[in-house]
Amino acid sequence: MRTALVTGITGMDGTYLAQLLLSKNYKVFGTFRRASTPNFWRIMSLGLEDKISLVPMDLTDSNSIINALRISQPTEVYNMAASSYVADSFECPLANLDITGSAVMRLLDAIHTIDPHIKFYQSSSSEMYGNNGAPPMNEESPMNPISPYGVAKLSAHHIVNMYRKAYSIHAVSGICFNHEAPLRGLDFVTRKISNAVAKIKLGLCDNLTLGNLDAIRDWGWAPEYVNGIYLMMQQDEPDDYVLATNYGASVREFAIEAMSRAGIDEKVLKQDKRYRRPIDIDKLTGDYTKAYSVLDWEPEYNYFDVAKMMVDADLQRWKDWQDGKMFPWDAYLYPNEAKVLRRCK
Ligand code: G4F
Repeated sequence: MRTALVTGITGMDGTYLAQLLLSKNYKVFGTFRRASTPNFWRIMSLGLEDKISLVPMDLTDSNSIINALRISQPTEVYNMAASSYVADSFECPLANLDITGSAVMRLLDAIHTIDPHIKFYQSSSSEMYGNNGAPPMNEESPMNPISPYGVAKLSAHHIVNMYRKAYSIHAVSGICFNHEAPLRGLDFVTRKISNAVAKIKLGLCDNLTLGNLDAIRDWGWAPEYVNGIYLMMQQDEPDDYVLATNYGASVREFAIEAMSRAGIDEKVLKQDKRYRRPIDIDKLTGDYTKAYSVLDWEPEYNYFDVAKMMVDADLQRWKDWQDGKMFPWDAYLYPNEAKVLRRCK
């Protein structure tokens, strides 16, 4: 049986990936960090809590990484963990460099030590390109990151390449452009939009206040991207692949689409410089030709669909809440402790 260790399994991509791998009969282990406010709502909202095994691990601690590899004995490791909120990386740049960048060297070095035959996937990011002025970007486009997060992701991208070449580790990079879904965290702009739009529609708030409305992003549908990630890992040779839709829309256009889906007036949209970053990428769109030709991967959904599906999901959540139902994030704090696998004496 194929066994996967998924770091960041409590995040959006980690949860959708776990669901996909379970559907392909993998045994799935997921790493988590103990926190005062537990974060298992995504796993529970897809009903995965009894189907996966949880291993405590912290990306800043090499021993815990080695321990997680020993417990799970994976054939594949998927690194879906990062400090993924770009705006926050300007506030805590060194922590971001450590968790998003250096941790990838810890992971690959642990794999090299324990079992170099383990396949490794790294979630690289379109944030690595920065304002390189030549969208749509492909795997060969120049990378000039302008955020601490982008710099950290680019260092991790180079680390993957280095372990591939120096030690022949099957290390794969997926250069993922923005991808969104109802399991997205509320900090990210698409979910901030869909959540506020749903609340406005139901009379629970009266405005949607954003920062830079002109930034253009390539917004895809996250479940399709985890499928692309799975396909990359099934190839005989490790490589880099862009996953994108090749279609750009501004934050304003995404918000307008969301408001139109809910039938609310655009005048609720406000701007506040508090939500702007010290510097922002103007335009990111990706060329997924290589993923299409090698993996036969092609996105079905564009930003219109994504905005609609996210607004519909948040409307349903808030209607359920008004009917007295529990929110997924009000779910039980931790899964059964007996399911957490620990180092034995
Ligand atoms: O939703 P965002 O925070 O995503 P961002 O920064 O593009 O990063 C996401 O995509 C990357 C791939 O390119 C990932 F690597 C990364 O981990 C993450 O998943 O912001 C999108 C755009 C930015 O231009 C931002 O300035 O929306 C703009 N924006 C405008 N108002 C806002 C807001 N972003 C947020 N989060 N909140 C706002 O109020």
